[in-house]
Amino acid sequence: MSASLLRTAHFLISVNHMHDLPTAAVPEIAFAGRSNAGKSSAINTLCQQKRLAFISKTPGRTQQINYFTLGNENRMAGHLVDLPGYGYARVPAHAKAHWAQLLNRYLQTRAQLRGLILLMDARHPCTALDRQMIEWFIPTGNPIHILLTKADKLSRQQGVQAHCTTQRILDGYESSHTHAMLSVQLFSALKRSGLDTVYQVIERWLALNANR
Ligand SMILES: Nc1nc2c(ncn2[C@@H]2O[C@H](COP(=O)(O)OP(=O)(O)OP(=O)(O)O)[C@@H](O)[C@H]2O)c(=O)[nH]1
Ligand SMILES: [Mg+2]
Repeated sequence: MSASLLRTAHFLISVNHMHDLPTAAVPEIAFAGRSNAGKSSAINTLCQQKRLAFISKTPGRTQQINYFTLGNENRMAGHLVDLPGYGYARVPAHAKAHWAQLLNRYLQTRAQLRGLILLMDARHPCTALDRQMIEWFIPTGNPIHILLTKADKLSRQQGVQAHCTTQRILDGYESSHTHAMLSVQLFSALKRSGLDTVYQVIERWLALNANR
């Protein structure tokens, strides 16, 4: 099961440039989203580790591409990738340009990448920058799974509303891009809700057998 595999996650490397990305031919799952959306928190919760990825109240914390290896020395099963958050206003223009270019190239050209987990604060889903990520990634033919994060901050009805609004936007992409594979769910790292659905998605993407 991917839950037990994710528990084996351990830090591998932080990188700043495409040419420093790991060369191992193992499947990779990336976590992208606006700064402060909850990427690092989601990785920690999914991997059942408190301090695997660094979390902060200060937005713009994850400023490098952080790699976590799944498995052990004998059998490396894949990598989880914590991408730097975008959309944080107080980042200098040259740094923003560097990261926009790096994210674009990483998402569009990384051969090992099997799927993108795109995190959005459930209170503000599908901003212009989030749509930019979706549009960069759809042409790769790989799936995108959206986590509407911090669902604990919404009432049940607001959660349903956020889910429906996002699903409608995804339906629009699927009708204009026939190969698009897009899905969405509510998620809370704080309440640990929505974990099983994410595990199923990751398991499918890593093509694991259920009994491995
Ligand atoms: N209430 C609530 N707060 C959350 C949840 N997930 C994350 N947070 C909080 O949101 C803030 C940002 O979380 P991070 O996981 O650091 O966000 P990030 O997307 O990695 O941010 P950057 O590294 O800046 O891109 C922290 O204060 C977290 O405690 C959640 O499910 N519920
Ligand atoms: Mg982070």
